[in-house]
Order: sequence, then C-alpha cells, then structure tokens
Amino acid sequence: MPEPQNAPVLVPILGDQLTRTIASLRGRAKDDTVILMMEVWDEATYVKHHKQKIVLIFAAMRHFAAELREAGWTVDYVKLTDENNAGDFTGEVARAIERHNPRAIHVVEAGEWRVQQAIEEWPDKFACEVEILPDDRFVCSIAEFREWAQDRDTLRMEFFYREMRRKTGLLLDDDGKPEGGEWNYDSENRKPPKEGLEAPPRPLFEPDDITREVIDLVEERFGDHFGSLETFGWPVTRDQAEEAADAFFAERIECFGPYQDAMVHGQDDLFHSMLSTSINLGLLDPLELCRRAAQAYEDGKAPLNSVEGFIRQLIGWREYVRGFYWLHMPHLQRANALNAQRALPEFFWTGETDMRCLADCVRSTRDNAHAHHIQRLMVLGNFCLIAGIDPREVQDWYLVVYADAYEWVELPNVAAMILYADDGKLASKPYAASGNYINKMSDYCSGCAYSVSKKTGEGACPFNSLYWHFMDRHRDKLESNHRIGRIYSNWDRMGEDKQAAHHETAEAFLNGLEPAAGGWARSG
Ligand code: FAD
Ligand code: DLZ
Ligand code: SF4
Repeated sequence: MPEPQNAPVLVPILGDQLTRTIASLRGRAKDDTVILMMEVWDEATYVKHHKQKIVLIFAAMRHFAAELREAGWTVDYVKLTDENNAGDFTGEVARAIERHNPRAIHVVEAGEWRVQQAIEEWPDKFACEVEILPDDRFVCSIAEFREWAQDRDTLRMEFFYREMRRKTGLLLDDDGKPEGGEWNYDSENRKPPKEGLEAPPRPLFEPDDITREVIDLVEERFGDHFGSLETFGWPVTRDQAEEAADAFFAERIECFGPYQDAMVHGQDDLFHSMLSTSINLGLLDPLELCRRAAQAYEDGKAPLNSVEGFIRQLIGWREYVRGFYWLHMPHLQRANALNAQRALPEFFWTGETDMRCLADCVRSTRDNAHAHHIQRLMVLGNFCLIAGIDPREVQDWYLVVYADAYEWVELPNVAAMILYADDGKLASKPYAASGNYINKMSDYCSGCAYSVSKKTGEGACPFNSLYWHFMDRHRDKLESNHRIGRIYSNWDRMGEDKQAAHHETAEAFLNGLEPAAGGWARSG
C-alpha cells in the first residue's frame, strides 16, 4: 500500500466512458493515477440486456484497458468472474480503495440517473476526497440545458437545435445564417424506398481473442438473455469505430438523408450510420463526426439535406433527449399520461406475428441488437402507442434489446417520443399512424398476411383499426392539439357503422394478443 504522500488518484472509468480524453484523465500524470475499470453483476443484470450488448460493452472495456496500458497508464481491471467481485460499482471502488489507498477519487458523472445516485453517495461513504466531474463529451451541459428549459412553457427540439448550431458554428455561413437558407431539411428526407433499393453493407468486425473470450463468458453466464450472438460484428475499439465511420462517409451519407425514413424488408442498416453504439460508448466523438459531415458537404461529397439531417440527429436530438432526461428524472420513469395498461405482447420477444413489419423489426433487433430509427419509432413504437402498452414494459424492452441503449437516451425516446407518456413535454404530438404510413415508407405490406387497404374486419391491417381506436380513446386530450386535432372531422364523417367496425376489429385484435411470459426483461 502506498504511503499517503505517494498515494495516487483513483480514476474509475465506467463502461460507457471509453475515451482517453474523458475529463477525469485529461491533464493527469500517468505515474500519479490508477485507472479502475469494473465488470459488475449489477450493471449486467439490472435488466437482462441483449447478449450482443453485454459482449459489446465488456469487449470494448477490455480493449480500452489494453490500449491504456500500452500507452503507459496503470489500469486495475476487475473482471466479472474475479473472486470477491463485489457486484456493483460502489463495492468495487471500496475494494480498490483498500488496494491502492488513493488520496482522491476523480470520476466523471454517470450517464444514468440510477448510477449517478450511487456515485453521489461516495463522498459520504469513502474517507478520501471524491471529485465528480461533468461529462463534457456533450455540446450542452446538464446545467446549460436546465437554464435553456427553465424560461420556456414548452420545449421543442427545433429551437434547441438552432442554439446548438449557433454554439458549434456547424453549417452556418459567414453571417451566422443557416447554410442553404434553412435550418432544417427534413421535408427532403422522406423518400419512400424505390424498388430494388440497396445500400452498401456496413463493415462487420471479426471477433479477436479478447472478444471471443467475452462471447464465451456471455454464452455461459447470460445464456437465457434475449438475442443472437452469431452475427456479432460491432466495432469494439476506436480504430474499428473509425473504420466504420469512414465507410459511412465514403459510401452511405449521400443517401442517408433522402432515405432516412425508408424501410426495406431484410435490409437492416439501409443508409444509416450504425455508429450509435460507438458514439455512446465513447469510441467516437459526436462533434468530430458532425465536423466531418460538414466538411463532406463543403467538399461537394454529400448533399446538404443528408449532412444537415445527420448533424441534427447528433447535436439536435441526441443532446436534446439527454438534457430532457436529466430535467425530468426520476419521475419520467413512471410517466403514463395516457394511462396505458396493456401487457407487452409475447411477439416482441419471439418475432412470431403475422404482421410482417413487426416481425421484421423484431428479427433485426434479435439478430443485430439494432433496428433503425424509423423502425423503432413508426413500427414498434407506433404499435406500442396505439395498442396502449404499459410504458414500464415498453421501457424495459427497449433498454434490453438495443446495443446502443442506455437509459439517458432510451427513456426520453420511449416514454416521451413514442408513448406520449410525458403529456407532450418533448414532442408536439403523438406519433400515431395507420398502416398507410408503413405502406408508403416500406415494402413490408406487399408480403404481409394482412391487407393494408382493408380498414376493418377479418384480414384488415391491425394498424388501421388500432389507429382509430387510439384516437377515439384519447379524444379529450388530443382534439385540442393543433397538429392532429383536425383528424377528428374524418372520424366524425365516417358514421356510426364504420366507427363501430373499427372498435370491434381493434378490440378483437387486442383481446387476442398473447402477453409476454415473465422473465425476458428482468430476472425473478
Ligand atoms: P443514424 O440514423 O445514423 O443517426 C445518427 C446518430 O444520431 C445516431 O448514431 C444517434 O447517435 C443519433 N440519434 C438519432 N436519432 C436520435 C434520437 N432520437 N435520440 C438520440 N440520438 C439520436 N438511440 C440510442 O443511441 N440509444 C437508444 O437506446 C435509443 N433508443 C431509441 C428508442 C426509440 C423508441 C426511438 C424512436 C429511438 C431511439 N434511439 C436510441 C434513437 C435512434 O433510433 C438510434 O440512435 C439510431 O437508430 C442508431 O442507429 P444509427 O447509429 O445508424 O443512427
Ligand atoms: C451496460 C453495462 C453493462 C452491461 N455492464 C457494465 C459493467 O460491468 N461495467 C461498467 O462499467 N459498465 C457497464 N455497463 C455500462 C453502464 O451501465 C454505464 O456505464 C452506466 O449505465 C452509466 O451510467
Ligand atoms: Fe404491417 Fe399492416 Fe403492412 Fe402488415 S399490412 S406489414 S401489419 S402495416
């Protein structure tokens, strides 16, 4: 044990803080620092994460530890299977204090409220000084977002996004005006997929010895978790993540914008960047990616609508949901403004449904631990919204199944964006849609057992009657919403017989749903 005058600073690095420029390491001397990395049961099991998500995080952590050691840092790495592993971050930090007798702990705030609560107890629990540093990998700090939000009755991403454009200078001309004259080119980013639309495949990375060891561990210890491991190919190092980013900028960004909302059966990635897992882990810097995108536009290599769309997702939506999360935790977890109570159907775990759109999205989720945004929003999310699925069950599902899922980004997207459980604080209207939308934006309906053009009765697309069932159920709340309230004149014009047929069809469908057996999302 070091003498107090030679005692090092202990720097715990969490599994989604895998960057050498993390605030707790910046400016630190290597010979005065012990980095602590911990694989712990609590994190691996508080929900039963998709197997690929656990492999991704442990493999990326182990590679990062090796990279740090190679660069001359002292890394104390605790494996899940180490004898006496305490099972949680606080217990492991306590054990590390016994091993290293540090003079101080420097830790970057956690991404998730649950973990941050535990970290905030450290100053009282431990005898040494504890410094909790802001996570400055975001453009907007939590305090800055709070300040921006406090004077506003309603929060809208679009206005926040413009502030972030001004703050970063991205896509602004010399007079500070938006490049091309508009802030947002979303209206150009809704092209339906044309027949035969095919995107270049993203690079997949063959597991090396380190990753294979983790795969074996996960098969052995988490064999009953959801998901397949056969296709694991996520980047687990910074070099691999950069290669994945290079491929996106070389091959897919051009069509990213136009086909951002398109869905094609069996084409799981389309023109999406597939970079969220690397960004959320810390392997890629989102601002650097935005600068690269802006450069691609300036060099004439990518159109403005694609580049603006990509930048908006990162400095707009990603930053906005993070600020929103910290503004509304912990009550966001319990929000249920539409009083949705139905159990999540079993097919969300098995993929066994005749609804071709949902079956394909669940299959991609199982095989890749990924589904792209419009699948998460307008197929899976839309279904949960209009079928009235209990937000807690939907939240658990999304947190379990996606390799990029951390509560700070998952929860606002699920509770607020798709389920309207926050009563419209995040989004100006619920994203409810009938089968028409899915038919327009995908090739799903042509091969489906249901008929999208049939509105009610046997064989009718369930989204059609569920849509009206939802709208009618929530008329009191939604009729005054200027973005969707007008839809009620269509409903009223329909007449009683058609309305009754919608109700009957929707209720027959809902009553036939098999609820998920317990044990998929949480143990016990
Ligand atoms: P692209 O389509 O290439 O987009 C580029 C980047 O923009 C993404 O990598 C991501 O970092 C960011 N981004 C895009 N949309 C959002 C958004 N709505 N919120 C935050 N960041 C965004 N994203 C997560 O990272 N983790 C989640 O747990 C998550 N859960 C979601 C749940 C629902 C219900 C919905 C509707 C969206 C969710 N998203 C989540 C956002 C988005 O679907 C994913 O970021 C995206 O599909 C990741 O794939 P990609 O990297 O190819 O994204
Ligand atoms: C998601 C996850 C998992 C499965 N396991 C670990 C782990 O064992 N050790 C670790 O440091 N991080 C893990 N993570 C990511 C953490 O949950 C993530 O860092 C926190 O949620 C951030 O608040
Ligand atoms: Fe989905 Fe309905 Fe189309 Fe079938 S017909 S794929 S259920 S939208």
